[in-house]
Amino acid sequence: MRQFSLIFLLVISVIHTLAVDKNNFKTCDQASFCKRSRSVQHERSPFEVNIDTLIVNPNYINVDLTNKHNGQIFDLKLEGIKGNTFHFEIDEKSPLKPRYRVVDALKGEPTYEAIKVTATGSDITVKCGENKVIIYATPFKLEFYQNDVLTISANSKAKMHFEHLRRKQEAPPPPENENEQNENEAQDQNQDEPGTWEENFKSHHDIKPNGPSAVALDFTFHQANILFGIPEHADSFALKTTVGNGDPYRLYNLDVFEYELNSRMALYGSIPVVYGHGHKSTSGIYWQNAAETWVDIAGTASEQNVMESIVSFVAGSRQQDAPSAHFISESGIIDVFVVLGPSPNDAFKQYTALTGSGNLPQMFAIGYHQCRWNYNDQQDVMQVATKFDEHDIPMDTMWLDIEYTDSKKYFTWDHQKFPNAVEMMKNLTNMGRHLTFIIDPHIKRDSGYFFHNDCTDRGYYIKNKDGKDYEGWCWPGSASYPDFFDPEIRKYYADQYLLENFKENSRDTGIWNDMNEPSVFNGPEITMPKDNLHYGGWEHRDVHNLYGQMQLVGTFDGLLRRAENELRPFILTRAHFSGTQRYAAVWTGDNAAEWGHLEASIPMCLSLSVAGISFCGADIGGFFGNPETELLYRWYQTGAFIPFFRAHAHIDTKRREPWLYPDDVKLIIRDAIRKRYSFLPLWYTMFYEHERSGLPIMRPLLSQYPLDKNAYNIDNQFMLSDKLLIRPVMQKGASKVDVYFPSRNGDKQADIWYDIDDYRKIERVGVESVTVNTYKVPVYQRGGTIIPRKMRIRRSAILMENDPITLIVAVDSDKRAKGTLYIDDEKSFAYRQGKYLYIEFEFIDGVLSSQLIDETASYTTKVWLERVIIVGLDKVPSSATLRASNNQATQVDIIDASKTAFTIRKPGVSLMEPTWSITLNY
Ligand code: NBV
Repeated sequence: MRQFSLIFLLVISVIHTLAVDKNNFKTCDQASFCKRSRSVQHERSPFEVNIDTLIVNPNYINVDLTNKHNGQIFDLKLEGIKGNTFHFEIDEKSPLKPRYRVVDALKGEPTYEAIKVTATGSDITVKCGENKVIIYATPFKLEFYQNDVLTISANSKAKMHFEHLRRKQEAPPPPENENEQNENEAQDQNQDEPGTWEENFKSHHDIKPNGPSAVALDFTFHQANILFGIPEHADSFALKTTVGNGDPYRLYNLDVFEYELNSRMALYGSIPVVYGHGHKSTSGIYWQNAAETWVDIAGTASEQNVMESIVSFVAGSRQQDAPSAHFISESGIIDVFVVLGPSPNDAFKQYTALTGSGNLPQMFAIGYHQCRWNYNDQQDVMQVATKFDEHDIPMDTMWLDIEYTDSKKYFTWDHQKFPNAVEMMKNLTNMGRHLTFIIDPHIKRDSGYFFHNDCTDRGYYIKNKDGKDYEGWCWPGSASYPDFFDPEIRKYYADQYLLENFKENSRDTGIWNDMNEPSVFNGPEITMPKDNLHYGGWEHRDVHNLYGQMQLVGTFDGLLRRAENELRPFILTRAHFSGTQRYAAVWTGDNAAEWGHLEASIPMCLSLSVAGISFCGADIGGFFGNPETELLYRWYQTGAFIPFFRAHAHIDTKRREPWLYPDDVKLIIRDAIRKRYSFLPLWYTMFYEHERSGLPIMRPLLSQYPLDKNAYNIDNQFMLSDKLLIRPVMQKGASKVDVYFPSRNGDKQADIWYDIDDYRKIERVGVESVTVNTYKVPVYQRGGTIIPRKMRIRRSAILMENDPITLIVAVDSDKRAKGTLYIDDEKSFAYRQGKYLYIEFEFIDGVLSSQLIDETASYTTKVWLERVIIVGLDKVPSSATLRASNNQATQVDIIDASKTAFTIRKPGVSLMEPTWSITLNY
């Protein structure tokens, strides 16, 4: 087996300079359901609503839909959900067998809201709160109105397609009238094209026992200029028009070796949520389907043909077609949530209200992670950890890739290389550090391996089409895959993480679930055959995009129970789906040590963030290849402002720990990491607020500046919460970068910004060319905000727990500012029982005051206020007066006054004080 891995590695390194092999992956034309559904073209949709069948319930309606071309009847259910959200489902009324419905993506049952229904002979209106849906009967179309404004329509392009389950020889029903005959014939011919009842791809044969089963529907975003979402793709944030312009975006969890940039090819994860944004409003569609899905995009402004716009301008009609998204899935039902915003942040929150937000991580997890494939042995791990101390570079977590295992048998260790893993973990703990190791889902088929034997004996593996344990090929050689959809198997899997079962593990070890698309080296498209069988008799085709997530459900449960439900689990996953944020952080997989990949990390993480996954990051330095020095430090500087901050590298790359570079380079990297640590109180507060509100941490500019059209297509800048604007340096040899300062009203109205390094004030709308030296990352604090930092940097995040806070108060044009700080024990779930402090700071009229947001919560902490830096006031006060809760007043000094900032030195107040204030004295 070892030999196999070596050969595989050799192959990898030989083809290393090559790009992705597209031949391994299907185009839409090669996926017969995509080809069939994409070509659906009706002048008038054949679907009609039978209004007579309407049944009205307090929160939902049911009504029949008929496909006039073949007489098939479908059930449409539409319901109102709290928070400007609607849900509808379309399923066959009496299918030959049930069709798959997604499990686990939603965080629970949504909160339904009362509806009011009126019906005429031609339509049904369903009102819910201030919104309504009009269901048009002939032809079938849905219109969603937010506060009387038409926001989204479904099937207005007549692309709805629903392949009812049928037996192969079933004759088509006679057409109802002559007009339909032609279309009807065309459709049936179409359905029986090669690939309809069985399909080949390369050497793989898919038996398709259920025949064609695709579902498709188009959505038009009437108020939008751009569409964004549907991660994961290595492409721009704003989606490009695909109609008449290549393949649709593909959502199919795949292990794509050496993935390409500017591509709509599928990657490791699939989140079928798309948003439409325009200056009037933002709305979205969550297409809940776990089967292979393609999304065709039309009419987006980013792709607007220049000539076309000039022609329409001259013709006096600037009217562009509203952007639309056409979702096409191979199986399942039509299951759609419509979120009506109206602001971008409203829409993001509405999506996470359905699928959940990320749990607050332990503090260590938002520090810096040191990874490579592989740290060779116990000594190597400890040496690297020690070197970080020697070079005074903070680091929280050492990572172990697959080579730590005994022959890629997960839940075992290679005792030659790691004779005492438990002691190694203890040593790391003593240094204030953590360990994370990898556990992949493929299980080595080895009769000496307990896990394999258990799975075989108990029937825990996914089955092939003949009902036998499916065998694929992966790192360990011949491997099988546990069926995580079965609760009993998930429980067994979770149990393996318990300390009694896996002794060389600790209560607090992080777990890295990789290869969980699942990756199968010899499978079709490097994954599992679609006709494989899962728990409940479902085909792999139905559940593919959810497989990785079901592994995470097991891992998460295991880690919870490993520490008696006390500690917050830390898990990193590669595959992901809607809802993954509730279990794990996500990274963007095997990128390359190229400038383009550094740039791509921003739109990729932004797309994941708006799709619920805030805890996102990319391999710093690039996974494949050796980064040039400048790229490496620019990558660290960028990564320091992205939620998940981990360096990682392929086994064939040169070692790249920071001290292996010349001193000047090491110092730049050190500075970037230390800067990250100085912002940890802000990061931690942002993660808490993300859990609480569901809003993304990393945000596109349009979240804060929805009226500024120039901000819609910016991919090289982003915001952290509503506080920081980041413009990383991502070009080789850059001595200047253009920073775009957005507008609040779509015109000249500017926010005030302060450079975080020297507090230089910027108050303008538009591009400014900013000079950057090797240390410089252009980052700006928005005027009107207060940010907490810790300026005493230590070896790891957890060692900074009791350190004092510095507040940076950056005022707006009214000389006001606001901010928050969240404090708890940084690791346990006690905060869910009210053991925390959530503090709000406000600066008005020269007084900074502090009060608790949640007065019933409490937490004992040693954290105190070391200094306050006030930025943007015209006059420097002579002193300041601190008033504590008991109203006792103390004078504090003002120091370090410059043109734009001054410091209130050592107020010394404990952050446990429920209220206090500092008044500036002039
Ligand atoms: O486990 C080895 C690697 C891992 O380092 C990487 O981060 C994953 O994305 N893994 C993929 C398997 C093979 C990569 C060629």
